[in-house]
Amino acid sequence: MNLPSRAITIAGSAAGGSAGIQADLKTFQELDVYGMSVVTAIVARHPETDKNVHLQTIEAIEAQFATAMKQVGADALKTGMLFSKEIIEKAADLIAGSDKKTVVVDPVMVGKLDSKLLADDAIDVLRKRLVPLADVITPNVPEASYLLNGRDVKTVEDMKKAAVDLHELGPQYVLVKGGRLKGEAVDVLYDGETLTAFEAPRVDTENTSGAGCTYSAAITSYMTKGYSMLEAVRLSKSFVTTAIEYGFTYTDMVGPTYHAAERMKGEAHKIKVEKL
Ligand code: PXL
Repeated sequence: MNLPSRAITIAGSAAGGSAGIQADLKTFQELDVYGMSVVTAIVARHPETDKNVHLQTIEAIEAQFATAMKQVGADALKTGMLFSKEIIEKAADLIAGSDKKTVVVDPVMVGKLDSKLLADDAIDVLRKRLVPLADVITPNVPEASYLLNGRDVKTVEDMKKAAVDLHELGPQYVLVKGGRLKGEAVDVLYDGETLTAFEAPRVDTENTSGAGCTYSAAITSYMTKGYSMLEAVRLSKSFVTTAIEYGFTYTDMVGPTYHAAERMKGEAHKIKVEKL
């Protein structure tokens, strides 16, 4: 038997199951990657309370990481919601202290429901300590703007400039995701030399909760399997587009993407890849 590749997600638990650790583990499973988790916080957003982020202790975070590494080990590390300065520092220490693995940093800041997922004083350590360790960072448009000190990112041209400037922070690749803009869903990848656009048709739905987590978990998965970054992004964009297409809701709240859609429906999207 070929052993599966292994990935640890260091992220928040999203009670609704659409995002965070839950989205990551579902995505890893769909793509036949053995998933492990280090829970940084428990996010239980309820409309009637804003006390919804329950941070875990640094000791608990360290212990989870040590257990996963000792019991199974990892080919890739992925970060999602880290929330505080202290947790970002700890995640950076754990990543820097492990052998070279694939590192995917999703700089999670604000959820679809406008839940706050990063403390105000934490952006600087995110920028300086964690981003430079990444093979790829995957900001959406508001996150790219925030990482660039609030600069406007409103068009695909702005996204291209943002990708080039964010590369200066030290990651190998920058993927700026345009899902929150209007028109076709265009993402821009920069490797320090070449800009590449990935385009999928826009799916008309509100049910996209956790799409960013799902996308970056898919990229992590494909990277553990040895795909090039370009192929990993193309395959992952197809995966997340199909998941969005079959997103659903049972309530009056924004619903999840359907992580199993590509497997269950047997449908993949053709992603237009264009060097810019
Ligand atoms: O989708 C971003 C996100 C990431 N991580 C956690 C979340 C959310 C959105 O709600 O709850 C834990």
